[in-house]
Amino acid sequence: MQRRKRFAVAVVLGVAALGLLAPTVLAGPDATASVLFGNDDVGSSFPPITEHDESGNGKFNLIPRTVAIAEGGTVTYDIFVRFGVHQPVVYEAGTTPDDIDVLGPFPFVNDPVGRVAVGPAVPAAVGTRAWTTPAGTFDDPGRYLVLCNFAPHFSEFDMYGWVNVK
Ligand SMILES: [Cu+2]
Repeated sequence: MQRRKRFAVAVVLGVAALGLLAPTVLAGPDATASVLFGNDDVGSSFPPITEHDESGNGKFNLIPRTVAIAEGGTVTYDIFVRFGVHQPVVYEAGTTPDDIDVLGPFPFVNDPVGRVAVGPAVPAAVGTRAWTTPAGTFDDPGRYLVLCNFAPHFSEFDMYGWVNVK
């Protein structure tokens, strides 16, 4: 009887310990993530940005620049634009900014090589829009490049980020 009791206590403690371990062992990245695509309200409001100051470096950003999601997951981009156009475009895992050619016509990047998803081009007159990547975009593990297809933002202000798919 005493032995059975001890065994039962051991089982209960063992299950409790597993319960504590499970979240750290099993928790991978979430299936979804949200990214602010453009932070155009920071810095000065005096155009032209490129000649006036360096505000564009703060405005034309992805926040956070890198997110991690599970295979098959999605990312929602909250596009916010006051200068030019923001258009998120996703390139296949392994693509780097150096691989991208600005092909145009101006003012767009429009490099079709390795492109896996194209979001809406949102002009400043519209201002905001949310875009969720379509199913199939992040089906393979790896590091995906996501850039702004508006060439001045990509080329002059490094407006791009990363999605790590695990
Ligand atoms: Cu942009």
